[in-house]
Amino acid sequence: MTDNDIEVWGHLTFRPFRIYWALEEFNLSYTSHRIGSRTGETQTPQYLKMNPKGKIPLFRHKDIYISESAAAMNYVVNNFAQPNNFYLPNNPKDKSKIDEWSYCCAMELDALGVYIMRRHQTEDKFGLANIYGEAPNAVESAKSHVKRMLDAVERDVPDENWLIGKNPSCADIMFMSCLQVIKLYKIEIKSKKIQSYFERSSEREQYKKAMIKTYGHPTLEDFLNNRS
Ligand SMILES: N[C@@H](CCC(=O)N[C@@H](CS)C(=O)NCC(=O)O)C(=O)O
Repeated sequence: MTDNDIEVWGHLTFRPFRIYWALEEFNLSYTSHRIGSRTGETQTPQYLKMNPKGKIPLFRHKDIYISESAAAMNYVVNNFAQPNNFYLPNNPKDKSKIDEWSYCCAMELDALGVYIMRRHQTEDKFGLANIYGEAPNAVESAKSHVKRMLDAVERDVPDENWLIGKNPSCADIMFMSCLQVIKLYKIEIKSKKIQSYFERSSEREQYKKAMIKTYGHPTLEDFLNNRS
């Protein structure tokens, strides 16, 4: 396998991060194109040919192109030699629990939560209201939805280790990516259990490597402190 077999396009947001973390867990070499979502780089004819959605992230392995972050993360963990410190269950219960976390993160926290905020918040709050329109009610209701969902999942967050057992799994990649952006949007995480889960998970080396690929810093705090 060479660096050219796997490529990822995208940085500075929580969705490319999901792919970088999976690649780092599997210790794979890859080429990263650090392009932004609003820099025009996703709108060139060359890029749109690879990804007609005109979005990041985009993942390629040989002739397979994947333009959804969770699908690309799943591709990585299902198609390369499994490291012994990453959890890929083969029993129905844990498999479905990982799916439950992944879909909850992609739908409830991401699509119905932080992404609504991103689209309809003003630019001073890192939103895109200049493009999608300012909608304070939508932002408030998305924010309370995130809080409600965090309250709901809290009982399934353990006091130690990872979401499902002693090693991280795709459930952790998805949940940590969402917690990251929840923090970026300054939504208060009231749960001590979730807060402590975030802190201990942020210590993992592979997580830090993926943070550097995504944000240029090993921790969210470093990124926030250096953000202009
Ligand atoms: N469901 C997609 C969402 C991708 C997405 O919305 N990416 C954002 C940046 S993280 C983007 O490129 N937005 C540009 C746009 O909406 O035009 C995924 O998870 O990969």
